[in-house]
Amino acid sequence: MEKSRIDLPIGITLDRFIKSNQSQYPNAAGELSQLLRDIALASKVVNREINKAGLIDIMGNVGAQNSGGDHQQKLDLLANTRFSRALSKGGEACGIASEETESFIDLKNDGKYIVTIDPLDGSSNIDVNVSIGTIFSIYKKQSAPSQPLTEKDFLQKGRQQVAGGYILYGPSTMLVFTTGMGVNGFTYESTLGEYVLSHPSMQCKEDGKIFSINDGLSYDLVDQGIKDYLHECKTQRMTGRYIGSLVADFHRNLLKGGVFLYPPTTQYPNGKLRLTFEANALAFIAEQAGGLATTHNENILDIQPTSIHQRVPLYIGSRKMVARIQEKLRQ
Ligand code: AHM
Ligand code: MG
Repeated sequence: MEKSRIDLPIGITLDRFIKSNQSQYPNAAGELSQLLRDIALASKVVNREINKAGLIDIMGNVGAQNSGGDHQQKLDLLANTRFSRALSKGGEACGIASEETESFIDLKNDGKYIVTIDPLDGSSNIDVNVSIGTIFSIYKKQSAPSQPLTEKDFLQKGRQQVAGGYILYGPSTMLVFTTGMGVNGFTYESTLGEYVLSHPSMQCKEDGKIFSINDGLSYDLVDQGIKDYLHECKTQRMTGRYIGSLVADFHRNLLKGGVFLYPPTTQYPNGKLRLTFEANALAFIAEQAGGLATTHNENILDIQPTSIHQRVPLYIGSRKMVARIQEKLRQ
């Protein structure tokens, strides 16, 4: 007999999940948990702004001041402000680097962690009601607690991440993250205002049938190996799927099995995506879910960054598909 709704449990909320897993981080003293909660809270505010974005025109707010005296901001800048504020108020993070700003911010407190964030990724989709995302990484500060932050604190290998995650603002909003103990996905229940565990222990299929690349780049691809791989995908009648929002493309492939490619092109000889703000967090998640993320010849997580805004070629998703790309590139 079908259960009535009242009999169905709500499930595990993000807060409860974080609390019950806190013992996994013996040296974290709750700060990491609080940091994740701060990010989750900011994402709820950003989610609200995204949801009402389409209404702003009819409500006559564009170009005007809102009741609080703030000028209407573009969503990506607004997301940047929301996340930066949430992280700076908490005290657990002592520094933030954002894709939206040139340099990092030293919050000048004694927090243990630094955060790198792409507050709203998928810029071409922001104004057209298509899925977009937030990507974040958490690292431990490397310089001594009493010392000011330096750029070096932000130039850590992806493998040094304490946590990595993303928020997908799609038909439903999801928070997916890892602290190195597997990957868990939470779906936002807007009437409760809570993220609820909906995808425990996420696993990426070893192989898949979806390849995701901007096909418009075909004539600008630099590597014959990539051209050959794409040809192979097509001769094998695989499915091409490309949203143009990294988080959304990655998330679909994580659930269904597939690979996402952003190779070097004539316009972007090092690829378009940023190591610190985009590739590392997703690579950490991919690997924790059994997938893989590489450049042409290196695991993304093993790259020593040389600058905060460094770009890298990115091949990420099902392990066998990424390995096949590597093979083609070596031929
Ligand atoms: P952005 O940081 O300006 O938003 O650019 C990153 C986005 C990714 O979300 C997406 O994978 C890629 O750019 C799409 O690029 P393209 O339009 O060249 O296909
Ligand atoms: Mg971006």
